[in-house]
Amino acid sequence: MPLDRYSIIDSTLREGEQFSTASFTTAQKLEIAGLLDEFGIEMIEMTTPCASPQSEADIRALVNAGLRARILTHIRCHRDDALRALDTGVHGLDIVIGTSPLLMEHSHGKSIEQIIDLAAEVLTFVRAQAPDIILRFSTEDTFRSRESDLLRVYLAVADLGVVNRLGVADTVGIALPDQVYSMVNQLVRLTGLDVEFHGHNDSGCAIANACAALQAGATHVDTTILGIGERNGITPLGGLIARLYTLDRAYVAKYNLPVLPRLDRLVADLCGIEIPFSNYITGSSAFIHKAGIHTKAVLADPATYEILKPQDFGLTREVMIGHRLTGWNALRQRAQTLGLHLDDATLRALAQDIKRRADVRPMALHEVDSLLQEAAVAQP
Ligand code: HCA
Ligand code: CU
Repeated sequence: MPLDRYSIIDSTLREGEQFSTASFTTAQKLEIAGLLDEFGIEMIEMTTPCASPQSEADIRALVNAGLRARILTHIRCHRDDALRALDTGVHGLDIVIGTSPLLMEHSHGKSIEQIIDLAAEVLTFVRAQAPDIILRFSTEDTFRSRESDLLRVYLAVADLGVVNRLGVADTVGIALPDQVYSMVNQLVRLTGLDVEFHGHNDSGCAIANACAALQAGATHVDTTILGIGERNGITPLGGLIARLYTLDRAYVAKYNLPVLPRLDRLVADLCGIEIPFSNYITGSSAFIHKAGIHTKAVLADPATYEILKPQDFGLTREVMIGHRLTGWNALRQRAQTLGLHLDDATLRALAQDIKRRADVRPMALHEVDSLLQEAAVAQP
């Protein structure tokens, strides 16, 4: 199963920079990259050096930061862009060109024949300049490109014998998992090269699509922290980790999982946003259990309603008590935590009392604790 040997390319410092409120300083990029490295990310993709003077300087800074992660930069399929990128000493180049009819008309104006010629020129040039560099070629808007066009381009590029990896990109977040599976699988079978998947989340399939790509034999998946990126972003790192963990915990054993909450918090703070309550693993309610039926079972065995163990990520679960859906088992557990010994009849009566009160207003935990303490004193 290819899932045993996949790598994550985190693109928070490239795709993530395209998020509406992201603009990282050099120090912030180093902090993000350092934490990604501590997490165990294999590759970090950075904005093209052609974007701005700081972008170029930041690639050099990261290349010299002594990280285990390989540093890549993302460039257009241009010889000049490649030269500037090579000059930074970066470990790899991710080269992309649009192949959908829309992008061919409105982005670069080239035909498929011209795209193939240009790719051949630029890719062989890069390989001649840098025999050891990691070289990837990707089509932009893969899933709105004609399949016959894609196969012509990818096979021509593969035949050059100079790239390490082919990339497919769901640039507008339109693909379904079965489409991703079939495209990736074709490329793996036809070329034998490593294949990377990059997927946007406009219609909510980015994680499922990344997973489908891996199941089809993709070797690399692009993520960003919290999924930040152009529009509503791409496959979020935490969401991909949650997805793979639930397939088999061993698939994510190579990563330092407790670093994930720090990564999400850091990027949320730097972008001036909240971590969404519904976020995978780190959302504020990701490990909160509420209804009496749930809390009873979770207190007996967390696996009843938890497929991810919060402690694997350095997090804790919370069992809510002060609401109208509460149950007396949760109250008994809380009493035990507080060192109070209450009999079952008292706990059942208290649960009914809390339900009546919570119909008016949900109660805070300290208010529930006061009721438990009063009940303990009053108990014969
Ligand atoms: C973009 C480009 C890209 C490139 C992906 C890749 C996309 O539209 O900004 O090179 O793998 O989504 O197509 O991010
Ligand atoms: Cu993208």
